[in-house]
Amino acid sequence: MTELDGLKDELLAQVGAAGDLAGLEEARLAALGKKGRITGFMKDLGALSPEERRERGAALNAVKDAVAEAIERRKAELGRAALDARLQAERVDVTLPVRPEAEGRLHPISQTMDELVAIFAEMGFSVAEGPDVEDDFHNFTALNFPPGHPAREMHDTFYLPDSADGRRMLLRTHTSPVQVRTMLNRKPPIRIIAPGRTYRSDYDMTHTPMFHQVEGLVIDETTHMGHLKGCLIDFCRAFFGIDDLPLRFRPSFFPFTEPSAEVDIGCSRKGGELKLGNYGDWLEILGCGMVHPNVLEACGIDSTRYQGFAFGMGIERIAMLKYGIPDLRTFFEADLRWLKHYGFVPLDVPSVAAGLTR
Ligand code: 2U9
Repeated sequence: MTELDGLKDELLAQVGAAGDLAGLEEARLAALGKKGRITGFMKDLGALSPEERRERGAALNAVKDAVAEAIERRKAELGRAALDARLQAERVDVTLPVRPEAEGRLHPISQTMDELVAIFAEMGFSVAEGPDVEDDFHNFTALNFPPGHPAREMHDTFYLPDSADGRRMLLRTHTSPVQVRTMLNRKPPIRIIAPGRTYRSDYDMTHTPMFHQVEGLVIDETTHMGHLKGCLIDFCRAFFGIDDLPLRFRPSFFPFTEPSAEVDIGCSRKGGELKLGNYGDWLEILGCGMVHPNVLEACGIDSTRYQGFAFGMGIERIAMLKYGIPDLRTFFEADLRWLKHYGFVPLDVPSVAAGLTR
């Protein structure tokens, strides 16, 4: 074995023995650093004849390359081992419960939507969604609002520039266009709710330019007003958590339903305090009716074969009633103190089985 073979074996052994990155750096400096063994031998080359220098230089370079390669290999090994050790030591059990001191809260609108979705899901409804920016056809025409009809003005619509293909565009004034799209795209039977944002150019104590609605639609061959009443009675009693909550259906008018009704729930206003229940007084809560045959036909459904019911309500309104929130405008102020007071712990997922009220 030559002197350089011995050197190579010795240095490689040092590299192999390095137990961590600091030890490896020490081995590297001892071999290749300014005062390292190989560097020292390199310096001695100057004293040799050109012939000897070439030969020994080549042999030294081979040792240097072998040691450098071994250092890189060892570095990769130690890096992998260090990562494995960290992964073991810093393991997180994602199945553990979140600490109770979590600060975030769900907005009452999100909570209320989750609750009503849970109730209607249990009754067999699925959730449908659609765009906030709509055209005149889906928001008005298909819903039996004739062109120029005053009911269009009732909605205080936000209009947008016409689309490239000439359609009159707007921010939907109700979630009804979602049901229109569902009927155009699917065959009955249909049983959907459409919760979401709606927009009307109105701002006072009881109106904000953006608010939330949930509407429902059931279409089948034999669906009738009795189903409508049963569905809404069950919903209101489950949502407000009052088993004997009375409901009153009053005749009304909407272009898209015939007959139409507004629904009141029982309440008391004694002592200036609003209380829901069987107390003899009434509070309006939602609108509903049997879908107008013109609407069915506009949405490609044979009105001689199918019929159904629809309903709509404001989500802020039912949230205010259920949770005693007195001022509509506070919903949109993004006030953290308000959210801390009226918000909900995110892991309290609403379900009918678990009980919806806190
Ligand atoms: C289709 C057919 C019928 C949805 C309905 C109401 C009655 C209603 C208001 C309640 C308070 C809106 O938030 S509010 O101002 N809604 O009274 N909505 S029936 O009827 C439809 C919808 C879609 C295709």
